[in-house]
Amino acid sequence: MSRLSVFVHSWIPDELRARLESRFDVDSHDVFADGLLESEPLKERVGGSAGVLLLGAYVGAEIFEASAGTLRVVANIAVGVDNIDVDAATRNGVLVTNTPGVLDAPVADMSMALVLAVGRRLAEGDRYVRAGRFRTFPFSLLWSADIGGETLGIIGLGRIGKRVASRAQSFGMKVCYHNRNRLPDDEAAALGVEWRSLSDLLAEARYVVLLCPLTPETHHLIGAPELARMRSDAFLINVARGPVVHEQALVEALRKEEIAGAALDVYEFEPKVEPALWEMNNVVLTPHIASATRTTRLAMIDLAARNLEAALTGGDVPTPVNPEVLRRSS
Ligand code: 8YV
Repeated sequence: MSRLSVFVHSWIPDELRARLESRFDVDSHDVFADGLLESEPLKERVGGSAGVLLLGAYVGAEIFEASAGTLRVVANIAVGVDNIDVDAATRNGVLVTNTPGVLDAPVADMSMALVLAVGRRLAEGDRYVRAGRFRTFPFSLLWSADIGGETLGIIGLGRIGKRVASRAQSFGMKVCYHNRNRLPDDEAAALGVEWRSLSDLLAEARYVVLLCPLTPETHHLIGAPELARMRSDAFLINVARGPVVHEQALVEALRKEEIAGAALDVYEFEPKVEPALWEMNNVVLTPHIASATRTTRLAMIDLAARNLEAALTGGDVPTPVNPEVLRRSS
């Protein structure tokens, strides 16, 4: 029987490469070294493959249509699948998998790190010292916002959001949340969180943390009207996806001091970052690294590879996104 082909659009560790090569014909594109492939070259490289181990690139309907009948699985090395047209995958019988769970703790840690960094003016302090400006008694220097006693509003209280809630509570914060579907009352009580409408959450919270997936409903969820609704001493923290925030509206709100600051790990037109943000001292910017601990990145790659291998060799697929494809083919 001829071997199945797999296209690896990622960096992968040597041991994993050896394991994949022992079972499949492997073609690869190292995105760390050579960047993400655009749609056309990606379509060409995916063509003829039964599986794709995917980091970052957008896989649209045209790729699923062009490889219908051959392509069986796209294993995304991320929990968010907004870079994949999952409906088109499903229509063409292609399984999509993601990497939930393994990144919950580090993303929650980073969410808190950004809350602390923007609230306590950490990056400003760092820049101040590096600029050689720390020369005098600092009592009046860099006065900042409180953390304990303040309200943290989480938009998108899933697995990660629940971890952020408990971290925030250990800092003495009150936590409210907004989800389309409210948690059952007993679960919310056990977590110590209270539901708010989006509008009420925005008006109440000193720190607003975005953790919702990017979907057509959450695209530009935070635009000019929502920013205007926020407190003038509030901070917006985005560790979800850039397009959840209308970036130009955010720049305007910061310029007009409608809010006090922002901490962003993700950007609307990533990897482009609106240059106006670079100039703003009250904005903390990180390059989409919320899940980037060594352990977690390797665990994400490993989980994605196990999904791909199981889908191609008939084992239990650990974390399918569109399991209906599996049911259809069984
Ligand atoms: C990834 C992420 O690093 O898992 C996700 O959804 O945002 C990050 O952990 C990123 O999507 C790159 O694939």
